[in-house]
Amino acid sequence: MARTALPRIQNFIDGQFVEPISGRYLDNIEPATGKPYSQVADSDAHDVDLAVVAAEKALADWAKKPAAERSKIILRIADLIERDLEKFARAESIDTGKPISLARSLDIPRAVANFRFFATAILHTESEAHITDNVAFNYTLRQPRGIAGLISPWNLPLYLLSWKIAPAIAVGNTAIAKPSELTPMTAFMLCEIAREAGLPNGVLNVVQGTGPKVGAAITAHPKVNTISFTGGTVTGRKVAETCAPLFKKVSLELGGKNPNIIFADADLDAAITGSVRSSFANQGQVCLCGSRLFVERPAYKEFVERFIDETSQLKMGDPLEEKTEQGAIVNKTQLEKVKFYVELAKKEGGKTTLGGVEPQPPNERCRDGYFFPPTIITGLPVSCRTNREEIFGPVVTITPFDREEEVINYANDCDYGLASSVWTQNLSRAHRVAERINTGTVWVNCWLLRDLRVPFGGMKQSGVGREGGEEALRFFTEPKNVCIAK
Ligand code: TXE
Repeated sequence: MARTALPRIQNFIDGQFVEPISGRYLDNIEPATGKPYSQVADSDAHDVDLAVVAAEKALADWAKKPAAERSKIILRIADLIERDLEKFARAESIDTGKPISLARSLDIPRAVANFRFFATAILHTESEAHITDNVAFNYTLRQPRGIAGLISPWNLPLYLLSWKIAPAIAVGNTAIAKPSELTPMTAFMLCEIAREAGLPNGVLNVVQGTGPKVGAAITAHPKVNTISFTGGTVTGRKVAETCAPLFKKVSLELGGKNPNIIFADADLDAAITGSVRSSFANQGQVCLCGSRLFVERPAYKEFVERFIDETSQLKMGDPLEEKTEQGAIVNKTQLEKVKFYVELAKKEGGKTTLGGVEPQPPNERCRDGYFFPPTIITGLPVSCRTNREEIFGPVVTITPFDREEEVINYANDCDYGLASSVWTQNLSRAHRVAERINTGTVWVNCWLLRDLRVPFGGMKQSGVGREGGEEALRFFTEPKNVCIAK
């Protein structure tokens, strides 16, 4: 049966919206309904080639524009996203299944902040100088590297893509960005904003489509010499393998299996509320979510009871409803993965103390949507698969511990090292534990408190390199030493 034509998400190349060369499109599904609501360009290497030509053509002029001019245009992008915040928030909620309140309070404001932060950061840079005795004077020139390839995942679409686009273009590079094929809409909307803001053609190109076709073509293209990637560890490995022989500069932000440690001396009210958020925000689909909770034995019973109670009050529902706190899982594959791990946890001896089974759909519109309730599992050994592998959904485990040394070992006994949280009122312990946990970020008595100036990234299989503040400005520039003899 013929269906009404769905809106089409095209590529944005050289300042124009264009069809993919193949003419092919993929259905873009709304997670809350399980139904296609738009189509996304199924681009390939030919489209990437066109984007590279556009980015190359735009590079020289953009790179030599005074920082103040680049800054002005990027600030305008921020202002325009802010003007359209409600439209962006709704689009992000439909595309990802996240509650609209979250898109409105976190995703879109953060995209605005990313553009503002890097637009102004480039007005305040300094350069090093090294004086070699009486012999020479050295200074460091930091120049744009060229064309940056920026690849991002589906969980925080505009938030994470703008976190890459803003620094890349602020310092004078041109960019080819690829959002996840599961959540292409807000990147598409950003292109219209870039045009309205007066961003010169070719500075930002967005090629839509799948990872194996578009992502792989970007990473393999010899003229794209800088790759910033956020996504799964398995994909990150492929990106690294492609980039290594081409000597590209690469930043990889990958998965996490983050420990959340609650000592008995913690402010339990704050620890419980904070842990409910860090466990289940965005249905647990944030690489920074704490999915392994460790609670010191004297507080264990009370913590578990109150944590279950507070979690059970989270309102699951249609993501577009204002009061919804838990929306849909991004797609069927991810929902199946979550269900697989809940079953695995049972086989590994775990007890499901909350959730664990697919709920009734919240309303008729969402009858075929991908929903799963916040799920809490206790009684598992620390080293089992459920406790080691990234689930990336609303599932956490809780394990008791007796000693500080023991919980540090638990926290570090994992292939990932992205982030951790520690809840304690003992300042010396906070410092001690923070120093010894092998994660790129340690939050003490908080979670997801983000200052855009701090280094952000992971250890071990959570990635290579750091984003944020000065680290991002350095990543997207090439330092050159100029040595002048006296
Ligand atoms: O990630 P992918 P997915 C984790 C999480 C999740 C898993 C898979 O565990 O279950 O990753 O999610 C593009 N060359 N995280 O499938 O596949 C792809 O099109 C170049 C953690 O979304 O890694 C998308 O744009 N690019 C994470 C981007 O890579 C390729 C957040 C990420 O997709 C490619 C999301 C290839 N060969 C998921 N294949 C975090 N740490 O923030 C795919 N892509």
